[in-house]
Amino acid sequence: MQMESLKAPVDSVDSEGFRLDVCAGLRQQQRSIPPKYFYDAQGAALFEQICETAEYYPTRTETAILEQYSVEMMGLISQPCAFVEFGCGSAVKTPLLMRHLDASAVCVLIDICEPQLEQTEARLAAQFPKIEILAVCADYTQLEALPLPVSNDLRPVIFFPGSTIGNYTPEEAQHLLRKAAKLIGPNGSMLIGVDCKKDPAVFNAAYNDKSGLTKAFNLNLLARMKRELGAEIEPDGFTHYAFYNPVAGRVEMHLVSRFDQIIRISGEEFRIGAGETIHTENSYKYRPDEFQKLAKNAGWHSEMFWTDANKFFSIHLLRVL
Ligand code: AVJ
Repeated sequence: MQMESLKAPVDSVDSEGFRLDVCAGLRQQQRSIPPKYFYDAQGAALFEQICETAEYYPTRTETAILEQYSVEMMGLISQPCAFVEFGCGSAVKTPLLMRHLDASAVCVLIDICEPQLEQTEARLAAQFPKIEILAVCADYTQLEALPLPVSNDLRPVIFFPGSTIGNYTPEEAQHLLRKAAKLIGPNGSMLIGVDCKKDPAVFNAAYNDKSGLTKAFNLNLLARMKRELGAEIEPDGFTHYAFYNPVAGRVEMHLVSRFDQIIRISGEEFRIGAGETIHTENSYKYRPDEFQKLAKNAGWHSEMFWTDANKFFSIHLLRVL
């Protein structure tokens, strides 16, 4: 089968894009680094371990919802379909839906972490030998077109699990969903996982696990800057700090400077004061009705959503309006 758009220029997965984004982020008043840079090989592995901790409920809750409702979900999606996953990671949840795909389906896995993507593709290809699988190493926010077979009558469906949408501000999320609606066209649908608002104590535990994996994940960003950019950073110069901000409806992760210090990258100096922070992640949380409204403003109709008994996590089925 012929594929198009595979060579569409994709950026931000290379070290030059990383350097530019880090330096631009460190020049800001409130310093920040985009959270997509967490996911080098080490960061992706740490994230897998976070998902196994007792405190980090999203992965296991979303998996349980998929286990319970995958038949109903796939029954509402027209087949045969082109199943496109945004940010597949290790794609642990993907088989729960893939097992219901027709043999004529095409499955497209998109992720920025190349080593992990290769492993994931090999594993799914072995598990589903009849389904055509395509791996695309790209930032899904930068796609100019969906990487699909040239001529096909497959109905496209985007699978966007993990509450990755929470990493964007509501404005950015709306923009990204609008862009996805345009990419997928009329008839398109999307299954998207969204973490729900809840007791702040649950969030604070989930992003401060006792085994220190979230801390290691956050600090790995500095280690990656040293490895890939030759950044000069004081050892033990920063601490992990994560908290739920109920006013903004988001978990924030920061790296807090332990003392006055200078970070050097490619000849540029960043003077960081004691207690100053580098904001490394937002993780927005939505009530189902809030998310439906956001989706509607981005050109999607919410056909259905599923949740768990605690109403901790939601999976929405959206259709292009
Ligand atoms: C993968 C973006 C959904 O926001 O919960 C886990 C990443 N950060 N622990 C999240 C993450 C800290 C995660 N997402």
